[in-house]
Amino acid sequence: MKKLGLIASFTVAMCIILSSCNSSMMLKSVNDLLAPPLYYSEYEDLVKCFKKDVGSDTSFCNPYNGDHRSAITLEDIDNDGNDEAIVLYKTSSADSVPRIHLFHNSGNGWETLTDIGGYGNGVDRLAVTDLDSDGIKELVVSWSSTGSTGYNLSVIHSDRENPEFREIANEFSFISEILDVDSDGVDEILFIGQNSTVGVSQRFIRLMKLSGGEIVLLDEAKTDANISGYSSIKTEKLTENSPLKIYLDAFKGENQMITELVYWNSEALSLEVPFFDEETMSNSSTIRNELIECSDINNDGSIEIPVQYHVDANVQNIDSENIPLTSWIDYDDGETIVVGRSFVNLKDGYMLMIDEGKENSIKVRGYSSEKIWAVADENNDICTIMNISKQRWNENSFENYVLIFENEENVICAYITQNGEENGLTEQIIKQSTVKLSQGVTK
Ligand SMILES: [Ca+2]
Ligand SMILES: [Ca+2]
Ligand SMILES: [Ca+2]
Repeated sequence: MKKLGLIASFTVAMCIILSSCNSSMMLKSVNDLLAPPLYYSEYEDLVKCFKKDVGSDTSFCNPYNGDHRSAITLEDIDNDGNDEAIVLYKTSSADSVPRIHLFHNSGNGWETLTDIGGYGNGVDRLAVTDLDSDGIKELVVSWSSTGSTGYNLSVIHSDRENPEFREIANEFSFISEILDVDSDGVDEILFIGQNSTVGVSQRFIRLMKLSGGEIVLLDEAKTDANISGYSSIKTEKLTENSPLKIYLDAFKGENQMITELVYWNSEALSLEVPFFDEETMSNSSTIRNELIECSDINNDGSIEIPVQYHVDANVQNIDSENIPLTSWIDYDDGETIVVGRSFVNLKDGYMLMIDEGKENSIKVRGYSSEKIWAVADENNDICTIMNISKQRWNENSFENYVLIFENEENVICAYITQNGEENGLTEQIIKQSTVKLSQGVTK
């Protein structure tokens, strides 16, 4: 009866976080190297027109993230069948801010439309999308500044009545995404901003919509302010009638993460942030002490949030530690449901799934210097799981060990103790319960 739990359907592994959440910084120095020669060959006429307009003392700005990573984007903004050109650049002076230069082409070569100034000293993202479904696309630009964890978010708009492209909104944001949050068929801009009153910093999730040529705030909701960075935005829409659920994974310091869930309540016409607690002004119910992202771990189309609990594994020496139990929760209509439990080994790239009902008896001691986990049921060791080099695996006799999976350089294997065998733990159970983390540990 005492078998180690297995949930065979849990084969989809999780996405593990990079320990650095700002990889864009590394790209900055590369940015300028990519500039003129590359574009001359591909867009010779356009670059000539551009240089004629702004001079040669300029460099192109490649967005660090998003769908458009080139400083030159061709896109039919006004839906007339001809692409416009969006050029991101800055002048070479040290205090130069990045700018947008726009060209139109009706078949007779490039004609200058406008030149619009930006903010900061780089471009994080450019999106070109129609935010009011009038057939003319808007430009949404996140401008970055070295040393800042946030961005200036600009919306640049033009319409048939007033065709001049102009900035109609500029907001400070920590993270933003263009999504159809209210399910009306038209995209909005969801972003996290802040208000700083005397001594108190508050963060808000805000939903902006373009309406009648103006950006309006549909709603805002408080979110945890004690966040050092955001790692990802994931979305889920289970049925046509269910709300778009947005999951924001966020870092609290270097070692902790939370997930803020946001969705539009179409009856109350408001943003709902169910895991934010007004009383503590924080999201403490999804906190975990490891950098584990939310993920659809059981492949049911719904994203699960990992939350962690301390489990006392009777650790008796200083080389070992108690491994916390991770519960994977779904939120549905005011209720949280645990859909699975596991012990997650981020460093060695696997997790051990635990059956329902076994969460109070299975305990794990971790020996990180040896890359060994000792798994106990009711304080009796039933198996050890090890991460060893392939060389060691090949050179030594490990005939009593179960090979769980192998990577390029290492092998994850297990040894079932006599006590484990007596209690029904088999090779098959340990193999099926130990799931490889697909993305592994990136650092
Ligand atoms: Ca066009
Ligand atoms: Ca539009
Ligand atoms: Ca919408």
